[in-house]
Amino acid sequence: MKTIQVVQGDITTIAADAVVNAANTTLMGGGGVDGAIHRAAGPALYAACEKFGGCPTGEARITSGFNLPAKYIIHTPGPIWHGGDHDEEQLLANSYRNSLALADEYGCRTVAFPSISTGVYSFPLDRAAQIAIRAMRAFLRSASHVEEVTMVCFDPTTARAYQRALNNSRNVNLN
Ligand code: AR6
Repeated sequence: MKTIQVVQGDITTIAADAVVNAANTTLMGGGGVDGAIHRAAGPALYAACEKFGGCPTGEARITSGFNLPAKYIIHTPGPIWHGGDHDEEQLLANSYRNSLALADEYGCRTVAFPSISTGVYSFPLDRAAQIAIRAMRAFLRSASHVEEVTMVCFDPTTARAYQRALNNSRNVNLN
């Protein structure tokens, strides 16, 4: 059975096959969840990321999980919100889709995401949640290995937004 779930918590503690990092295009670390992942994974992660020479917005790169409980870390720079007419929605969907594709390619069964772009990058939360859930549902239909996707939200407001988007997408499917 393929499932999507929403939990509140710290993604650095999640023992999924892959956890996703809301990175920037340098892939060289930063604040927010990116900073937390780099601190918890240890300095070897920085060295592994350096080899990529950056990553365009919406694409994804994979490394080992190093000191994290996760086996892999998938790094994706989400879009910076510039008002909505700079392809932000498409680019955010790409971040989810490309991260899931990489996880699937590496044989991951369980994948955990943070709320990409809704922190420092200011993407409106409810819109981001809808896009994320839609991308996950679409991907799971044809996934070979990924079976369980978890949204790991740091705060209750974010968790509620993704839970709402998940519930709404279920209602849509029933019609
Ligand atoms: N576990 C889960 N979620 C977390 C954690 C954590 N440990 N820490 C923060 N969050 P942000 P962005 C949540 O700003 O908007 C970095 O500097 C946070 O509360 O981390 O994509 C990068 O290097 C929020 O809900 O990512 C980029 O420059 C969500 O993660 C830039 O920030 C995303 O917030 C990316 O900005």
